[in-house]
Amino acid sequence: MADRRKFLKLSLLTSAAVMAGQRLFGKTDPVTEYKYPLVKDNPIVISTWDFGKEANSAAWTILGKGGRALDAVEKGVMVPEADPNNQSVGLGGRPDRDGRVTLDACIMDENYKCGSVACLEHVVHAISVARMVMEKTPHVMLVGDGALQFALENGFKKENLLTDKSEKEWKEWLKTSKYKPVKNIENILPGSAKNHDTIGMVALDASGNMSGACTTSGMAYKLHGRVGDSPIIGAGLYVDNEVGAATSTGVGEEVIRIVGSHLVVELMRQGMDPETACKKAVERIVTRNPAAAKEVQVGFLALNKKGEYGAYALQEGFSYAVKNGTTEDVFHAKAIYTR
Ligand code: SD4
Repeated sequence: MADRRKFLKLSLLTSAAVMAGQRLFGKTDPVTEYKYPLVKDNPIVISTWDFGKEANSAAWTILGKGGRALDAVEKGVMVPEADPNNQSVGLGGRPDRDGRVTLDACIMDENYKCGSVACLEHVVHAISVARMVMEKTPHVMLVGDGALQFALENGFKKENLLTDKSEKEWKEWLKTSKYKPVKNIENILPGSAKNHDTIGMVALDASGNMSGACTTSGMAYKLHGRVGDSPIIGAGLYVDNEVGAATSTGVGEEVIRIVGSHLVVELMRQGMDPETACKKAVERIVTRNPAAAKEVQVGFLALNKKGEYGAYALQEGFSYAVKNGTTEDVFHAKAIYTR
């Protein structure tokens, strides 16, 4: 009798758990729900801003030959990192308020493996240090002096990243010392200034695998030690090889608050196309604080497992570059606030 009562109790508990699972996932096997057919032989790379075009070309030297998305995204974002004229990534990046160039970067592969560095000084290719953290340590993230020590011990060269141009601008800024993030926009009007920013890149390779990379010198004239969204897995970048990948640019504090890139991937998992998923994430920033959202830029860029891509931003003027076997182009994302 006692055994029968135990059995009944167990079956009731089991059916309650199954019903709860069904409510949560719609059916008992959630995995099959979001699996896309494997897209093979149709690689694609997308990245933030106009300067993503050159970065995509570098990535394509690997993707176009059937290489791995992970290698492609690293190689791609190394282009703006090495460009001294790009004042938002790597060498030549704008410094913090103390005149120190501090870099944030992260990388993620098709197996949820990821690596990250934050507040790293003196090393141009922060993305390669992040990859080394992923591949050579049991950790995900190294910061500050520890990240620099690790980089130097692993053969990276110590360099001065502050160019004359960035130093001059910083000294000008010191006269007022007012921290106000610029609303980043690309040249939406003919002749208007280019305002390049952080590079985030995600790719799908010929084997149907996805990876992503994100690298930046962060917000100009930030407090020393400030870390943005870009090196934070789930905020500035997220890759789920079953679903898709997303990356972000703009004021990192806003992105971190909603764990933006992870949110975009989860929305795609629920069936949204990349643009709609990016839009919903941006709308969440607006809902949280409409007054603040009006004053800053945030853009999300996403690619799903089918090779479909899309983007959305708070402010008009967020551009992104796309390259696949047939297309090479730069597009402007739709936005909540237009002028
Ligand atoms: C950060 N998201 O450090 C980066 C920088 C950026 O527009 O993209 N600025 O918050």
